[in-house]
Amino acid sequence: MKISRRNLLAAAGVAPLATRLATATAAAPAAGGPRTAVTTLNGRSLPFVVKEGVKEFHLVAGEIEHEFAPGTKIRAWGYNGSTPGPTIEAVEGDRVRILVTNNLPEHTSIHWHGILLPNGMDGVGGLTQPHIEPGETWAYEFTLRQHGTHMYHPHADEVVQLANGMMGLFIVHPRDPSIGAVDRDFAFLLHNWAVHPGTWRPDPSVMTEFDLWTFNSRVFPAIEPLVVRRGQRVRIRVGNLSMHEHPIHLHGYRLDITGGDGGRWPRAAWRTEVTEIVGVGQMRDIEFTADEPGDWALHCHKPHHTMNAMGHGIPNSVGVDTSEVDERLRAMLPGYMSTGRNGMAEHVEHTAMGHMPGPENTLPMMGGEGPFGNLEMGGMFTVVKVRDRLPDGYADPGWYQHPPGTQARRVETPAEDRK
Ligand SMILES: [Cu+2]
Repeated sequence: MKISRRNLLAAAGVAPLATRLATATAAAPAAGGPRTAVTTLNGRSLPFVVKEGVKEFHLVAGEIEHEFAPGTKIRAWGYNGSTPGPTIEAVEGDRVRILVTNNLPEHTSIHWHGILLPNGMDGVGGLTQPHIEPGETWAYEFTLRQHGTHMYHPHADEVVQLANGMMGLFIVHPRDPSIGAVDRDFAFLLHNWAVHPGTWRPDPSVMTEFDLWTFNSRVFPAIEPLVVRRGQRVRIRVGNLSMHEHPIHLHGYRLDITGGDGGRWPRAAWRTEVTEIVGVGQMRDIEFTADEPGDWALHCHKPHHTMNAMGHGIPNSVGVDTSEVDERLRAMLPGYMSTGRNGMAEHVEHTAMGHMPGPENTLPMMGGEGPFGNLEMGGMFTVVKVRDRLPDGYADPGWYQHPPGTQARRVETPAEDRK
């Protein structure tokens, strides 16, 4: 059979666009064919119904209880009960209708970030439409003219609504499923939160000094691992709706950067990196072939972004024994701490919990028990788990068992180096 786009579509069970629009039924799969569905870390994709050829989605904005990791819950704002809201997945060429109901205490609007559409569907409150008042439902309808990794978020009282967690992913698959085909397709959004230790509401007045740094509104160790079978082609889609840029770093592989805000890049425009900076308001598609098994760290490379409940402006006591002073100050100032005499790792050793005792509803700064001790990581950190065999599908396979002779080992310190 001649390999043409039409034949590929037919082989994939995908009818030509016109036919699909005319005959689409509610049974149509989320991605419109044998495409790999997106795995939203700690999340899900939004179901839809097809009405006369239009895929109809429904987002409901409202206040929710959100847990960053066991130990810290807040009152957040999100969509359909979560932050981020569910991922919208559709196919290039689809006609979509997205109903947005506002159950927030104030007005909102919703902007489809990166999507090509008529101006009146752009969702900028006051510019392209009146705001969506509490209790109202508005409909957005447009035809998807592109493919790529995109986002949605309010364009109304953004300082408060983004600080409270209102955001989501909007992923448009290519009409031709052979374009950018992968075996595993992960997605997450980067965000920052000012939840001061011991409080339950994000502080929208904070501009730079945040306490929590998240992948899909979770912190390590509560971020799901990315589970992959050895040899699979993997894509990680990252969008950034935080106030900082984040250098996202994966250990163990050279990464192909294959797409950005404008969609998939031609092959000649790909870059080879091990760290990719994802700027504010940007999206990046990162791909690699998982040919080396193991537990590979995936994290933001800014050290403060892999900590939780990070105190700012704390006294630098590295090299100074302040333990007695710290104890006396803590009696007057609950939660007071300094950096520690030998570095901050000593705070991990101080308590079985792996942190200095903080106020209620405050996570350990550096948590996450690994197979060889505390990882001393929090925030924007998780693990890509690559295995030869995955007997339970893509369930967490546990920690990697290193084959003999493939792991660093303790050796005798040479006599001349002993102190
Ligand atoms: Cu970062």
